[in-house]
Amino acid sequence: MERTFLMVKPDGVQRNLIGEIVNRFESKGYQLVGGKLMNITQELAEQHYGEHKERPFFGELVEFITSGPVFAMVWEGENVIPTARLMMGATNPKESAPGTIRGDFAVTVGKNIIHGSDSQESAVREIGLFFNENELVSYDKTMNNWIN
Ligand code: 3AN
Repeated sequence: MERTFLMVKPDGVQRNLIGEIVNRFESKGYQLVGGKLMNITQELAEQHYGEHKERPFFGELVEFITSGPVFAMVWEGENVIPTARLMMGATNPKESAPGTIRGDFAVTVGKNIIHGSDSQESAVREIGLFFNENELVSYDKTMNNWIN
């Protein structure tokens, strides 16, 4: 089953959007297989954003992502990588459609609430950077029924 790495950035945590964001992916039909509130070290930030090392905003990006706790998650489900990107909306909130996370909650490009892997390759890389295998839980929700 496909997995992706999603992260509520420091602006999303500060604005109390963790629950809202988790709710969107749960309601959509995806399954949470890992999640933790954590501070990102300088080293992890530089690894995570390695592909942007030469971009003029790299320093700003690392400074922002290490400025406060993030909520890191792994989600599982059919086509979760591209669908999560659609649900997040365009990188620049100026272009993200209403109804998307960035379209609904973000205003500026640097502080755009959420990160999501953009390919299978980056999902594998990012999940490996943020989680140990024993922090990821595969489970079947139909196994138990506690409602009756
Ligand atoms: P996405 O997060 O949508 O995959 P990327 O990978 O192009 O977008 O960029 C990574 C992060 O870098 C974005 N989430 C955004 O916060 C930041 N970023 C992208 N472009 C700019 C920019 N022009 N100025 C400042 N920050 C930027």
